[in-house]
Amino acid sequence: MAILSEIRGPQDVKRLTSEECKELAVELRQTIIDTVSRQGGHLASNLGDVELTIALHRAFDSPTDKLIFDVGHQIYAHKLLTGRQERFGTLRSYGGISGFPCRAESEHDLFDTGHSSTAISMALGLARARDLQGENYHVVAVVGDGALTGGMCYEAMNDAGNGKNRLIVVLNDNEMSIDRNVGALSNYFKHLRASASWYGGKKRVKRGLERIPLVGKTLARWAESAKNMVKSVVTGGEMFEALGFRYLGPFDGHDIDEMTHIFEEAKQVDDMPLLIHVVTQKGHGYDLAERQPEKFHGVAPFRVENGLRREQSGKESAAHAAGSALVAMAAEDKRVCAITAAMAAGTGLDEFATYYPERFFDVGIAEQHAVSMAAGLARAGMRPYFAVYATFFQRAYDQMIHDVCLQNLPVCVLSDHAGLVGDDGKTHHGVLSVPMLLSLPNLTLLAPRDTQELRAAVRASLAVEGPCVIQYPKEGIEPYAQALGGEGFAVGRWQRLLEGEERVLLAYGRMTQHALRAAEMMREQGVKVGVIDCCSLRPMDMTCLRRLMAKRAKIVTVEEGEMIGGFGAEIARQCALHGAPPPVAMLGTPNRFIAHGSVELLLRECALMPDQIARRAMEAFGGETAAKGGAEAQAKPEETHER
Ligand SMILES: Cc1ncc(C[n+]2csc(CCOP(=O)(O)OP(=O)(O)O)c2C)c(N)n1
Repeated sequence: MAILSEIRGPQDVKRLTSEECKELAVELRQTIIDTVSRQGGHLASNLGDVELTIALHRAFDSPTDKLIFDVGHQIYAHKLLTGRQERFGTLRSYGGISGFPCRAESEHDLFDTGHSSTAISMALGLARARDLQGENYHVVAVVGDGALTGGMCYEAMNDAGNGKNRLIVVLNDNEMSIDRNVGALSNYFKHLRASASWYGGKKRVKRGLERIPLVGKTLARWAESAKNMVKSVVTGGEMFEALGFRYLGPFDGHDIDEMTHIFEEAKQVDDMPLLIHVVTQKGHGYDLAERQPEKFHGVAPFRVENGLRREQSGKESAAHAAGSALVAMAAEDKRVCAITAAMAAGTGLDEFATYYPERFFDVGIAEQHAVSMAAGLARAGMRPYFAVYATFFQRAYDQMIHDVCLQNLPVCVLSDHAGLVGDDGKTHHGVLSVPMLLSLPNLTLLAPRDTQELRAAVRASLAVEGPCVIQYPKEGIEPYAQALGGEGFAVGRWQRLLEGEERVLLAYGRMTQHALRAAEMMREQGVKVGVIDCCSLRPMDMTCLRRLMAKRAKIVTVEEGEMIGGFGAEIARQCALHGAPPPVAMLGTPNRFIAHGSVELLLRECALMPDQIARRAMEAFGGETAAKGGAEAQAKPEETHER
């Protein structure tokens, strides 16, 4: 890494010759492939924007100039060029550097991000602040064609174009979101690429450039003389122009010199926002990723020679369990539809898409639209299932409240990646899910404990005549001990997995398994502790809860999520309403943004591993060691399930 190892910051990139920049690109790619093959991460996107990132750092002066990468999953080259080479090998590991932009890591990262389609808005805010403060730096938002399917981009462009703000948006068009990009706009970009023709004539370019006020002539002169003229054409882009942007492109996003020139010239434009369209290839430079970019978007550690995972998990993923249950339901019920926001494979809907393409909708990165569109489907009698990661579902909160819950429509959200997700870190954990949803009128909220129960929950949701959310973690969870049984999944029913009602652990989802292990540990110390799987978070099983309250049970709640407004808080509220003592302890994730690392290490950090639960529960129960269950009153069956 002769060149890369000499780069301490962007100032060193500026000193390189064209040839050295090309060599730098090779070294960056090699470093990215080596590291991601060991650590996992976003590979194909990061291979695609290596030259673009070099050109940005050549032309602009970060951190004085502000570079914002939308989503932020594609900033590995940026990290390597901004002083983070030495730590790059720790990518995404516990205590190591993040896979996303991170302010704590570098002054070159403006925001901690991981969610799509926000960069233009943030950039516009920065640009406005700059103008108000009389400063003079450049603001550049780099946005993928996938991210540009998110509606916020258009809200931002509509605003920026009208205000004539000085702002540069670089559209990094690789024709891919995670899968092939979808929607009318992706066809429009195709049209721009084709109609502009990479080999368009000089005159068209010159005309386009000349239309830019003040500096247009300079640009045009540069373009006329530019060596790469055949590739740098300016045409079309009417849609962006209608939004008040000057459109430039498309340009070859792997040609460092060409992009550097364009960016240098773009810096001269100070009275309107620019959209610079560059075309890149996702996975560029790694044959396997070029051929199957969707498979190499986000990867677990893999072998470079064949692309295969270093470790096969062998476990069925939760997404697959939910997706296959849905396929079976669709076979029997023609009302069942599936919706994804650009994540068909990630959410286990790929099988559905194959079998029922007419009832499958990939709406692009548009979670808000997905939920409201589902409301429309449901209003007309269909049964839509929107599979989405819990963290991205946050974006559609109001749509869920206003368009679904208020109308009491049978829209079901399969909320994947709930709880801690591990390596992707703070932008991706789904720990706010329960507090966000528990209070929504009309909503049924289910959190099954393993993949078997998940299938049962998905099946049961078809009988729910109103909004429903089923949440489950990223990893598939195998049944812990089938012998423990439980009464079987039913909406509104909790399942007693371990007898014992004097002291009891109430848990849901993955934490049910941890509670069982913790209870066994406590039993080994002679303390009988019951475990109840509270898989139906709303409606709660009030029969069960009232029985516990009547017995003055010592309750410890265990949840893999935020506790403020969470499950434990709701149990405490119910106890207060019924004049019963509150839980003796509530265990959950702390009220802060939790960084990245393996799920196990993160759960340990949150003191939610079985041994930690056992210790904390034991303390809360009063540390008794001799109790063996005591006299437990007979259950008084009550039928009501309160919401
Ligand atoms: C709100 C939201 N929904 C979904 C995702 C998951 N996601 C991460 S990257 C990505 C595709 C982005 O495509 P594009 O912007 O074209 O970038 P590329 O990876 O192709 O370079 C998606 C859907 C996300 N980060 N944020």
